[in-house]
Amino acid sequence: MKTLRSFSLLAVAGIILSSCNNDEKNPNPVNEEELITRITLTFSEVGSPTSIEAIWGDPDGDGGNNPEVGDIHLKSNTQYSVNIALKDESKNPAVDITEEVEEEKDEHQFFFTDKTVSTPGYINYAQKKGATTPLNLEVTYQESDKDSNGIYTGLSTTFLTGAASSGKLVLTLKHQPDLKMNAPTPFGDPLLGESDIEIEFDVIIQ
Ligand SMILES: [Ca+2]
Repeated sequence: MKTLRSFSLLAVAGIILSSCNNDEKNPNPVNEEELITRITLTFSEVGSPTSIEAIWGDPDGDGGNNPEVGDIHLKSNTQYSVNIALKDESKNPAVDITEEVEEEKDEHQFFFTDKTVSTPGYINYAQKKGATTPLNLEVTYQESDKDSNGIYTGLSTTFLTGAASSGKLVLTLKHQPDLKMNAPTPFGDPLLGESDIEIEFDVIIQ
């Protein structure tokens, strides 16, 4: 079981991850508490060796210093393959939280949303067909990135930018135990469950 500990206006999240499916291979005790201290979004330009990163970091975890959030600078009319990596760098060695989300993908989904428009408050960019948002951006989940029920996980997505624009992009990791499987396939439902992560990025497309 994993629970959200807390998150502030723009950010996150100590989380508790269990290793319940993997006890024999994993010497860590069940319900060991882990923290997310670094989230890296890597944008790899399709058809080019160029990639950029946007990093959210909170080395001291919940409380204390505020997290630092990098802006996302993208080129107009460009396609990117986007991957999300989560780490707990408060441990030595650092813990790869991405792997743990993958192991629990039936309960987790990342959403890229815009809070500045819409009712009840979220447009999932991967579903935004026809919606009016400030960002000329289309996000598509990658087909290979589904859980056992055929619902996307969102660790890998494709971003397609349009004309120059700017706006806010909110990255949310929802924890939906016993809920995700009932969400509409394949896109899931960003309003179900609790947020393990909620980060607002400034996006500049130029
Ligand atoms: Ca902090």
